[in-house]
Amino acid sequence: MRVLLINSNLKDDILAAPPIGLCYVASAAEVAGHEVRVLDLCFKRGLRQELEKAIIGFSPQVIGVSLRNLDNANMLCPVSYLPSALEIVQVIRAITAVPLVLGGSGASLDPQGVLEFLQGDYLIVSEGEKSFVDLLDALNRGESPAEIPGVGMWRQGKFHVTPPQLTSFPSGNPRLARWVDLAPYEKMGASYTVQTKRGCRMRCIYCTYNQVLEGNHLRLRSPSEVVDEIEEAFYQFNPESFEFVDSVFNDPVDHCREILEEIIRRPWKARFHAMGVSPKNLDSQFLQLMQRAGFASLMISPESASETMLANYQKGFGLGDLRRAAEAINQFSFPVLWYFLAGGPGETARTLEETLEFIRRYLVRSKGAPHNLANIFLGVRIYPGTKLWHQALEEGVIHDQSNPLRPLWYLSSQLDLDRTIRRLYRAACRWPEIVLGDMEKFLPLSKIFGVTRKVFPFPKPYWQHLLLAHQILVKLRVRSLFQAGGVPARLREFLKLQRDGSIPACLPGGDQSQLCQSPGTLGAGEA
Ligand code: B12
Repeated sequence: MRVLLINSNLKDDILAAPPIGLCYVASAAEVAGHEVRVLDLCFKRGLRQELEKAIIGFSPQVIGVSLRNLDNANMLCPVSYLPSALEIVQVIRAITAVPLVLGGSGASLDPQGVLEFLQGDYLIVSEGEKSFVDLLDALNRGESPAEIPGVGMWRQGKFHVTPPQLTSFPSGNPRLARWVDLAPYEKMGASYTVQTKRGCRMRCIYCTYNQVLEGNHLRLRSPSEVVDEIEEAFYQFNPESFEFVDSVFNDPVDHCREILEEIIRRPWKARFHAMGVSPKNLDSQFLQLMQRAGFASLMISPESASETMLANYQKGFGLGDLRRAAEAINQFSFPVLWYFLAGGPGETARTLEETLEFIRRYLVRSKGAPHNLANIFLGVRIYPGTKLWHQALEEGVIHDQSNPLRPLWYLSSQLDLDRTIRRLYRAACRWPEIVLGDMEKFLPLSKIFGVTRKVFPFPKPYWQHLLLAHQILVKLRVRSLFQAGGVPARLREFLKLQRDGSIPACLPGGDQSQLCQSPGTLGAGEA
């Protein structure tokens, strides 16, 4: 069949992410004998024309659209990506009536809601390599795909989904650069992305990785297969760097160590980045191995540095592990982006102080080249299927009818919102290492890195330069000016509506309140 796969993620700033998931699906469909094309809408202007060109020129028999994010998971500055995805789908629908299949992590988080909202025909829950190819075969044979694992669809007017089967890592190389032009991504600081495993055996109460996205059964790729994929891309496309996008990079640690050792054994030298690095097992020996393999930065998500909160989030490590990891990291010069959540179940002013004290003690550097950034998100996004969802239901924070397409938040009732926001801003005004969610508004400015890079190539990852920008703001004593007035009142109002079960729709056709903005897509006059 002729299959057109479309990436609807338009995030083209320093967080731009090549659509590796869509490429995995494209490669699997091609290997299965289908004629496949990929249209990557990120960085494109005139989306309507791009869609027309791709659809009319190719006459696809099936169109797949990936939805990576529902929203930006940032309570202080929320942005929904659903309106832009809907605009894209509406343009497609106006051009052709072929079956439309939705997929991606965003689609998997609330299959029924997304299928209904985006008016798709089918939706693939979780990984797409096998389910999508089986769906194509069923459509080709004129059979119903309803019993295929991972397929969601309408049956007699009702949503029907067969649970996905996540038993092994689907073999195959996503061949990222075969399907998408990596140049604009690299310009914005992104890397050639690689996955070494699927599945996450952590049990964090708020997280979706061990649930519908990847399941909690680990499916490891052999280290030589992973490094062969990197080697092939290294010689064929010579990307500036590679980034591992596993849920948890260094779990299981032995598998990760074998990959690092395999990289070291190869004759070439590449630069690497990793996100999802766990503080568990992160000692100086391991970091040394990462350094020898060519690592240039890492992201780590402890979420809290309070023993109470680590236990409440069920992070699977304690404060001792975290302190040891921070001490080890500080012996190296990697730029490190730390992620913290403020406001989960049981958070109090005291537990928040414990996290801030950890940041002050381990991440704020008074002398030498600073290299840590602490990104603190206020509020925890509540996703269906997680323990937090059930806890929030029990506590009356959300309701059976709460719509997960509309960002829902958990904020500990033991925190005073005004004081907490004041405290976070005070900390950010003092320590430039602290980044708050309000920086989302300034992300478009990060495109400057792409523009200036020919004349002045800033070292990657670009996020490390936020530190210098913050240092300037803090020195000039203007950081506090970024504090949006009325935020606590707005959040309080929203949380009350969420509790009462009367949140206004924040989707097209509904009330586009400030609480949830959405970036435009087609531009004025184009839609
Ligand atoms: C790595 C990662 C990042 C990295 C990306 C690095 C990079 N250069 O790629 C960084 C840290 C930069 C990042 C940033 C953000 N992220 Co992030 N990220 C992830 C993570 C851990 C893995 C994504 C990934 O690459 N997976 C590997 C690929 C192979 O899997 P996949 O994309 O799911 O694809 C499979 C299926 O979904 C399906 N599929 C995919 N597309 C399609 C299409 C069709 C047609 C079909 C049929 C199937 C299909 O098949 C694929 C292969 O099996 C996920 C969580 C997770 N475990 O999935 C969060 C996740 C995607 N991120 C999330 C968020 C919120 C963000 C940010 C908005 C955060 C922020 N506030 O800034 C930004 C957005 C960035 C962007 N450009 O969109 C959320 C999205 C949920 C939501 N609320 O909408 C997730 C799910 C985490 C979560 N909270 O649960 N992220």
